[in-house]
Amino acid sequence: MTPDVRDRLDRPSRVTPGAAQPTGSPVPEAAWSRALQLISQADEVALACHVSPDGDALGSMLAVGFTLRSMGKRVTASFGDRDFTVPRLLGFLPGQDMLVPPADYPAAPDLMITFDSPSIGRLGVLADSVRRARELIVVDHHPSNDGFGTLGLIDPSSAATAMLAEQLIYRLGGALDRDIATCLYAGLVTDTGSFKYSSTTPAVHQMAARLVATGLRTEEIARELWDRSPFGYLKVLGAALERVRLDDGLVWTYVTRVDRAAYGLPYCELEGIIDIVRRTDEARVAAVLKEDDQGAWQVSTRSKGHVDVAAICAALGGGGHHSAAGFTSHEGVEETMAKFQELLREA
Ligand SMILES: [Mn+2]
Repeated sequence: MTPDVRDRLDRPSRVTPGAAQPTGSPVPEAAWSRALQLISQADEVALACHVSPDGDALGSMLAVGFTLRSMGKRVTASFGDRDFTVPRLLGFLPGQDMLVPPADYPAAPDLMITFDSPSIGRLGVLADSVRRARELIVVDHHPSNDGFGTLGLIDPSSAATAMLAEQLIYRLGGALDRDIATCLYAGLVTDTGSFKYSSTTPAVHQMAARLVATGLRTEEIARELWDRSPFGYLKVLGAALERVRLDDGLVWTYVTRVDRAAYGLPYCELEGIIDIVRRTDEARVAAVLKEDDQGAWQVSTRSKGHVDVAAICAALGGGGHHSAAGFTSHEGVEETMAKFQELLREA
């Protein structure tokens, strides 16, 4: 981020706590009370979010981290990527001094809280810490959440984990300052596609209003998240579009490690390709296969209609939401897509 952007994002402002409370959620009151009790008893809290974090995962975690820190807790935050790097497009999020690489993460935390992760598998190399945590609070909105942890704050009707994170912050007695609001807003706009997806309820806009009221420069955040990329992105996008295919309502393409290596483009820069591919009128489902640095294919999928891509991806070892889901494949492109297409025909 350029210094002037940092500067403008840094305008201090606070929203009075309780001035606008989030609306109710299906999380039982008893679960919220238990969470507050566990947190109040802890001196140290270990936070984690899913691997290859997006704005919702990292933003929700850092927002709650700020609040816990203001309560005097020692906070450690991480995500379980073997190659621990904050994705470039999330580099503007405040609070990154809370982050530690997995090697420095508590091996057996007394209290651990995970964000936006539907399963232990999505926590990557932090899985052992998760299993050894004495108390594990799971904050998540994935319908595919498998119920791991000792306490769930889970609401599949929430558009983003950030909405649950905001509730947790209010219930802890925290206020929204600009840093916290920046983190939560990144989560909200990431998971609603900038308020475009059907998950964009009145509650989403009401939360956005509370966040914007802290003085957020929403246009700067949008630019950081979506409107900039290195030149190599255009070349790699060009290669991906060159080989795009349309098969019976499915539009798909792939990006190899070799494509990226030619321009030194990191894997995390590929996030936006699916949003270009999925606009195809003739397709109801879109997929982009992205080869990661270890040679595995990370497959992003989107659905525009009744097809539940979460169910298809779950059958292939992944998960997600009805209209946006993913899975990992260790087979080749053709084999991977043959399996996906077979499940799609059955769907
Ligand atoms: Mn999410």
